[in-house]
Amino acid sequence: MRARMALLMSGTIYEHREVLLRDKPAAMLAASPKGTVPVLVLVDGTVVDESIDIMDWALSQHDPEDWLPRAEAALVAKFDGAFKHHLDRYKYAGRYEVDPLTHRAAGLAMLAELDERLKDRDYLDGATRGFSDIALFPFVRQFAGVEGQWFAAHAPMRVREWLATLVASELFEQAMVRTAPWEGGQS
Ligand SMILES: N[C@@H](CCC(=O)N[C@@H](CS)C(=O)NCC(=O)O)C(=O)O
Repeated sequence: MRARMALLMSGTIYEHREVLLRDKPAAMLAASPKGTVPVLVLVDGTVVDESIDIMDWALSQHDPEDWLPRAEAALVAKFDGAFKHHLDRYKYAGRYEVDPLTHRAAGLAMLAELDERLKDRDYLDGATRGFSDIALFPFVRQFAGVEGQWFAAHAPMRVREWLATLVASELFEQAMVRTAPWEGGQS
Protein backbone atom coordinates (compact mmCIF):
# COMPACT_ATOMS: atom_id res chain seq x y z
CA MET A 1 0.00 0.00 0.00
CA ARG A 2 2.74 2.44 0.91
CA ALA A 3 4.60 1.81 -2.32
CA ARG A 4 1.43 2.35 -4.32
CA MET A 5 0.60 5.51 -2.40
CA ALA A 6 4.04 6.97 -3.09
CA LEU A 7 3.80 6.04 -6.76
CA LEU A 8 0.38 7.69 -6.97
CA MET A 9 1.59 10.78 -5.12
CA SER A 10 4.55 11.10 -7.48
CA GLY A 11 2.30 10.89 -10.52
CA THR A 12 4.40 8.07 -11.93
CA ILE A 13 2.71 6.17 -14.72
CA TYR A 14 3.00 2.51 -13.93
CA GLU A 15 1.44 -0.78 -14.78
CA HIS A 16 -0.08 -2.43 -11.73
CA ARG A 17 0.26 -6.21 -11.79
CA GLU A 18 -1.60 -7.91 -8.97
CA VAL A 19 -0.10 -11.25 -7.99
CA LEU A 20 -1.31 -14.19 -5.94
CA LEU A 21 1.37 -14.90 -3.35
CA ARG A 22 0.55 -18.61 -3.54
CA ASP A 23 1.07 -18.56 -7.30
CA LYS A 24 3.81 -16.05 -8.06
CA PRO A 25 4.36 -15.37 -11.75
CA ALA A 26 7.69 -16.49 -13.20
CA ALA A 27 8.28 -12.95 -14.47
CA MET A 28 8.09 -11.63 -10.91
CA LEU A 29 10.56 -14.22 -9.59
CA ALA A 30 12.87 -13.57 -12.51
CA ALA A 31 12.91 -9.87 -11.65
CA SER A 32 13.17 -10.45 -7.90
CA PRO A 33 14.07 -13.98 -6.75
CA LYS A 34 13.35 -13.21 -3.08
CA GLY A 35 9.68 -13.51 -3.94
CA THR A 36 8.17 -10.70 -1.90
CA VAL A 37 5.88 -7.94 -3.06
CA PRO A 38 6.06 -5.17 -4.00
CA VAL A 39 8.45 -5.32 -6.95
CA LEU A 40 8.93 -2.31 -9.19
CA VAL A 41 10.65 -2.80 -12.55
CA LEU A 42 11.80 0.46 -14.11
CA VAL A 43 11.83 1.04 -17.86
CA ASP A 44 15.61 0.61 -17.90
CA GLY A 45 15.21 -2.79 -16.24
CA THR A 46 16.35 -1.71 -12.77
CA VAL A 47 14.50 -3.67 -10.09
CA VAL A 48 13.41 -2.02 -6.84
CA ASP A 49 12.00 -4.67 -4.52
CA GLU A 50 11.67 -3.11 -1.09
CA SER A 51 8.61 -0.97 -0.48
CA ILE A 52 10.60 1.77 1.28
CA ASP A 53 13.00 1.92 -1.66
CA ILE A 54 10.04 2.20 -4.04
CA MET A 55 8.73 5.11 -1.98
CA ASP A 56 12.17 6.75 -2.12
CA TRP A 57 12.47 6.23 -5.84
CA ALA A 58 8.97 7.49 -6.65
CA LEU A 59 9.31 10.60 -4.51
CA SER A 60 12.74 11.36 -5.89
CA GLN A 61 10.97 11.69 -9.25
CA HIS A 62 8.28 14.03 -7.96
CA ASP A 63 7.33 14.90 -4.41
CA PRO A 64 4.53 17.47 -4.47
CA GLU A 65 3.77 17.28 -0.74
CA ASP A 66 7.44 17.34 0.37
CA TRP A 67 7.36 13.91 1.95
CA LEU A 68 11.03 13.06 1.46
CA PRO A 69 12.71 15.99 3.20
CA ARG A 70 10.61 15.34 6.31
CA ALA A 71 11.12 11.58 6.42
CA GLU A 72 12.39 10.14 9.69
CA ALA A 73 14.42 7.11 8.81
CA ALA A 74 14.91 5.93 12.39
CA LEU A 75 11.18 5.93 13.12
CA VAL A 76 10.39 4.12 9.88
CA ALA A 77 13.09 1.52 10.57
CA LYS A 78 11.76 0.95 14.07
CA PHE A 79 8.27 0.20 12.82
CA ASP A 80 9.55 -1.92 9.93
CA GLY A 81 11.56 -3.85 12.49
CA ALA A 82 10.17 -4.10 16.01
CA PHE A 83 6.56 -3.16 15.32
CA LYS A 84 6.27 -5.51 12.34
CA HIS A 85 7.81 -8.25 14.49
CA HIS A 86 5.13 -7.81 17.16
CA LEU A 87 2.35 -7.33 14.62
CA ASP A 88 3.12 -10.62 12.89
CA ARG A 89 3.22 -12.51 16.19
CA TYR A 90 0.03 -10.89 17.46
CA LYS A 91 -1.77 -11.56 14.18
CA TYR A 92 -0.41 -15.03 13.50
CA ALA A 93 0.31 -16.26 17.04
CA GLY A 94 -0.63 -19.83 16.12
CA ARG A 95 1.84 -19.92 13.29
CA TYR A 96 4.63 -18.58 15.49
CA GLU A 97 3.49 -20.56 18.56
CA VAL A 98 3.69 -17.50 20.79
CA ASP A 99 1.36 -15.71 23.19
CA PRO A 100 -0.42 -13.03 21.14
CA LEU A 101 -1.09 -10.87 24.19
CA THR A 102 2.61 -10.34 24.84
CA HIS A 103 3.02 -9.04 21.32
CA ARG A 104 -0.19 -7.03 21.45
CA ALA A 105 1.15 -5.28 24.56
CA ALA A 106 4.51 -4.61 22.94
CA GLY A 107 2.82 -3.17 19.85
CA LEU A 108 0.57 -1.02 22.00
CA ALA A 109 3.59 0.38 23.83
CA MET A 110 5.02 1.47 20.50
CA LEU A 111 1.74 3.15 19.60
CA ALA A 112 2.03 5.15 22.82
CA GLU A 113 5.25 6.61 21.39
CA LEU A 114 3.40 7.69 18.28
CA ASP A 115 0.67 9.19 20.42
CA GLU A 116 3.28 11.26 22.22
CA ARG A 117 4.54 12.66 18.91
CA LEU A 118 1.01 13.44 17.80
CA LYS A 119 0.44 15.65 20.83
CA ASP A 120 1.79 18.71 19.09
CA ARG A 121 1.15 17.89 15.44
CA ASP A 122 -1.50 16.21 13.34
CA TYR A 123 0.92 13.93 11.49
CA LEU A 124 4.20 12.24 12.40
CA ASP A 125 6.29 14.51 10.18
CA GLY A 126 4.47 17.73 11.00
CA ALA A 127 1.24 19.51 10.19
CA THR A 128 0.66 17.63 6.95
CA ARG A 129 1.06 14.00 6.00
CA GLY A 130 4.56 12.88 5.12
CA PHE A 131 6.78 9.91 4.45
CA SER A 132 6.63 8.48 7.97
CA ASP A 133 2.82 8.53 8.08
CA ILE A 134 2.54 6.68 4.82
CA ALA A 135 5.32 4.24 5.70
CA LEU A 136 3.88 3.37 9.13
CA PHE A 137 0.13 3.50 8.94
CA PRO A 138 -0.45 0.32 6.91
CA PHE A 139 1.14 -1.64 9.78
CA VAL A 140 -0.94 0.20 12.36
CA ARG A 141 -4.05 -0.48 10.26
CA GLN A 142 -3.25 -4.19 10.30
CA PHE A 143 -2.68 -4.06 14.04
CA ALA A 144 -6.05 -2.32 14.49
CA GLY A 145 -7.73 -4.94 12.34
CA VAL A 146 -6.73 -7.94 14.44
CA GLU A 147 -9.26 -7.10 17.18
CA GLY A 148 -11.18 -4.02 16.16
CA GLN A 149 -13.11 -3.60 19.38
CA TRP A 150 -10.06 -4.02 21.54
CA PHE A 151 -8.18 -1.44 19.47
CA ALA A 152 -11.04 1.04 19.68
CA ALA A 153 -11.12 0.67 23.44
CA HIS A 154 -7.38 0.59 24.20
CA ALA A 155 -5.32 2.24 21.49
CA PRO A 156 -4.30 5.83 22.22
CA MET A 157 -6.83 8.35 21.00
CA ARG A 158 -4.51 10.41 18.82
CA VAL A 159 -3.26 7.31 17.06
CA ARG A 160 -6.82 6.19 16.39
CA GLU A 161 -7.68 9.58 14.95
CA TRP A 162 -4.48 9.72 12.89
CA LEU A 163 -5.18 6.25 11.51
CA ALA A 164 -8.81 7.07 10.73
CA THR A 165 -7.77 10.21 8.83
CA LEU A 166 -5.23 8.39 6.71
CA VAL A 167 -7.60 5.50 5.99
CA ALA A 168 -10.30 7.98 4.96
CA SER A 169 -7.96 9.81 2.58
CA GLU A 170 -8.56 9.85 -1.13
CA LEU A 171 -4.99 8.72 -1.69
CA PHE A 172 -5.56 5.55 0.32
CA GLU A 173 -8.83 4.91 -1.47
CA GLN A 174 -7.07 5.19 -4.81
CA ALA A 175 -4.32 2.85 -3.67
CA MET A 176 -6.80 0.24 -2.44
CA VAL A 177 -7.90 -0.78 -5.92
CA ARG A 178 -7.96 -4.51 -6.44
CA THR A 179 -7.42 -5.88 -9.87
CA ALA A 180 -7.53 -9.41 -11.16
CA PRO A 181 -4.21 -11.27 -10.86
CA TRP A 182 -1.84 -10.54 -13.71
CA GLU A 183 -1.26 -13.46 -16.00
CA GLY A 184 2.16 -13.65 -17.59
CA GLY A 185 2.18 -12.56 -21.19
CA GLN A 186 -0.57 -10.00 -20.73
CA SER A 187 0.27 -6.37 -20.40
N1 LIG B 1 10.49 -5.50 3.59
C1 LIG B 1 9.65 -5.90 2.50
C2 LIG B 1 8.63 -6.90 2.99
C3 LIG B 1 7.78 -7.37 1.90
C4 LIG B 1 6.92 -8.54 2.31
O1 LIG B 1 7.24 -9.30 3.24
N2 LIG B 1 5.83 -8.73 1.60
C5 LIG B 1 4.96 -9.87 1.84
C6 LIG B 1 3.53 -9.50 1.60
S1 LIG B 1 3.02 -8.12 2.54
C7 LIG B 1 5.32 -10.95 0.86
O2 LIG B 1 5.53 -10.68 -0.29
N3 LIG B 1 5.43 -12.20 1.31
C8 LIG B 1 5.79 -13.27 0.45
C9 LIG B 1 4.88 -14.43 0.56
O3 LIG B 1 3.94 -14.38 1.37
O4 LIG B 1 5.08 -15.40 -0.20
C10 LIG B 1 9.00 -4.68 1.87
O5 LIG B 1 8.44 -3.86 2.61
O6 LIG B 1 9.04 -4.56 0.65
